[in-house]
Amino acid sequence: MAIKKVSLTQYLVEQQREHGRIPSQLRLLIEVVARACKHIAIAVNKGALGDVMGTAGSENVQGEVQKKLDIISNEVLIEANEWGGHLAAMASEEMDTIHVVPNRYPQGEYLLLFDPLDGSSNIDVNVSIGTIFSVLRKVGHHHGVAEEDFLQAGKNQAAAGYCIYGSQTMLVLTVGDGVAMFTLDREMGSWVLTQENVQIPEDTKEFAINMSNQRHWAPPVTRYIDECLLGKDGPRGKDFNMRWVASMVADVHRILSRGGVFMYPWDKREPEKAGKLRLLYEANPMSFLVEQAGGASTNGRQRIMDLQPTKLHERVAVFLGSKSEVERATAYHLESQG
Ligand code: P6P
Repeated sequence: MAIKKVSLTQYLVEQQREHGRIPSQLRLLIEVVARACKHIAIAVNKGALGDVMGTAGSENVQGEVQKKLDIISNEVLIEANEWGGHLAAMASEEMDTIHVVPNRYPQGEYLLLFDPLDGSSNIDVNVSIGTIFSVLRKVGHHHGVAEEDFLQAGKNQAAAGYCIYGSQTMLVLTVGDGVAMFTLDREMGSWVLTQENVQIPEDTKEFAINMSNQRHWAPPVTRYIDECLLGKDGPRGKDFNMRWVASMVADVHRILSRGGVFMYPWDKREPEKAGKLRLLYEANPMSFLVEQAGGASTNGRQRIMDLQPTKLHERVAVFLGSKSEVERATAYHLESQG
């Protein structure tokens, strides 16, 4: 008998019916973002056959050179989400300030934040990249919306997820009731539920970090990695493997799929910055997913989802994945504080 394929819409409707966690505005938001990701997947998969490769000749708010696909992906998400009446405003890695839904459309109660195409340094070399998104509720019943409305701790997220443009195109989603994975059925053009209740193993033998920064790390990070490298002859008593895709979406997807620990710590290269990754639209959504899958996520000292943001594009150090390893790395930081 053929396996009954559960679509994204059916999954969301059933989640609402059983758990009441997906009001119609949030369901519309998720479906619209999922449809936008299909659109982005088509552009990404065109590669050199479309006019989408290379740089756009501009810089984003981070001072990073923008790839054409960064801008295309950003525009696809903006256009897809403006008309629905589910959003008050959007924030993106690619935009200096928030984008308020134009007056010609009704405004909704949600705020959408995204990194439209994360890992864009990998676009031109055909390595997996992805779209990361986070959903907040507009708190406070004041009229209009401002940047301050976005500055909420990650524990306030209503939903979070990513789309990975890899060997398969997959949408990974949480609304606070566990993590579900959907695979794009290209013949039907629809998202099909392929895994529910994703669980990250508490222990792992695999770490992900950019080793080329080793000489710039703080002592707790050096201690943690040195112990892993000593393998079974060292204090850990087991050998470790290393992976680093340099696409957060790909590294996190591997960790959700088989465990592991991902680290992008503070380092001495730019000591005024807390880390490289952005809190609101990279670390928070990934932390929500990882925690919902039984993992942990800290900045080396605190739970990332407890951090109170002060700036839209602020950065944070990230240690996420298999709970026992994140707890160990965090303990090393707290011990070094004295
Ligand atoms: P590095 C991609 O540019 C990104 O923001 C994350 O997706 C990724 O984990 C990290 O930066 C890679 O950084 O310094 O290793 O190139």
